[in-house]
Amino acid sequence: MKFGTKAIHAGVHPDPTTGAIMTPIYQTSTYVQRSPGDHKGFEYSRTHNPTRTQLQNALAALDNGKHGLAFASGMAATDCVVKLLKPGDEVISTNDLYGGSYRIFTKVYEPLGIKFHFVPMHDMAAVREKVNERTRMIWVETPTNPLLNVIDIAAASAVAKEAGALLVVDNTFSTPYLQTPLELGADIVAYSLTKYMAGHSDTVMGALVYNDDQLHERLSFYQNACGGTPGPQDCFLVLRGLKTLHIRMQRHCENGRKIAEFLKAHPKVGKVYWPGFADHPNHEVAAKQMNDFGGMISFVLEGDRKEDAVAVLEKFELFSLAESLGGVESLSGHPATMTHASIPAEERRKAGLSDSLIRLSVGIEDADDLIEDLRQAIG
Ligand code: P1T
Repeated sequence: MKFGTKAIHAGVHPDPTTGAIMTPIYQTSTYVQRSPGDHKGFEYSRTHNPTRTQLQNALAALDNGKHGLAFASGMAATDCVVKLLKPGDEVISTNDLYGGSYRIFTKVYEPLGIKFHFVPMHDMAAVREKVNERTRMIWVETPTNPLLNVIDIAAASAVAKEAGALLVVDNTFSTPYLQTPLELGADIVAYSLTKYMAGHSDTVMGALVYNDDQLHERLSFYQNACGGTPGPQDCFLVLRGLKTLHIRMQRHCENGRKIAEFLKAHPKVGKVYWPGFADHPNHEVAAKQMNDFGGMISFVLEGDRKEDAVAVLEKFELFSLAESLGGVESLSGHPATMTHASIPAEERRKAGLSDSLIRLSVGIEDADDLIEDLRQAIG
């Protein structure tokens, strides 16, 4: 089945009791048992909920994976993955990643004895250098947030396999429309569903998708035992969003290309970060592993001054200044003070994240209007 058909049909079935074509919102915390232990597969909604089950099936199908698990946020999904580790274990992570992922790694799990190495992962030699007998996990985010570096998933998988480590790919920026990491050798795909997957900036949720049955036993145990599960209304919203994922992503990519090209040609704009440019340092890897280049773009203005970036951000009329990304409406952001403020300034500088960087989540409006907004804001 092709992607567009899967986005609409895979994993979901008409409601068995009524035939409702849309998955009902099972707004219930518990389920009646006829006799102790004699039930219909549902006991308590932290453990199972039919709306969540259908969403989990749909997520697994879109990534060509066997199992899907949904969480109350992308961070709850990340948290569940790190719980696979124990004190003394080591993780190699990209050094350009969502600030909240950096924060949970360094502020929650490092004090518990797990060691994290942050390296520029588009250079696989930098990863190899950190591999040792304690390496248990390689954490990839690609394209990265916010510098749009592209990491070679197949190459990272080869390093992980050699090291006997799990390869986790945060696929939030790409979605399965653009790349399916399990097919490139990843063990676990992680999502903030809050973004493109839900697509309408109306819910916060996360997910994991993977194939391995033993992993499923452990991860679903943690999902239930620790309890970071989403409610059925939110699961319904993501299920609804998924049905248009392919159409939205197509437009995000089309608009992203037009805007990246407009910015690149603008005399007041300095470096533009977008993996679709032929001269992007990882363009070949992006062209190999992605179906298109996405709607996320970062840039700095000529002169690289923070005050100029702030002035542009204040002038935008359509690109609303807000955290998050991947919704139908365009957003702008200032990573140094917003999404990546929890990464120390020195670490941000080392990763190449300038205090004057502007990040755009290009929505699905008419590209001409978005370009007009950029034109008036940049001047
Ligand atoms: O916000 P939440 O649903 O918990 O997801 C966290 C997360 C995980 N991974 C990536 C790559 C992310 O970008 C995020 C969240 N990011 C933002 C809120 C942001 O504006 O970048």
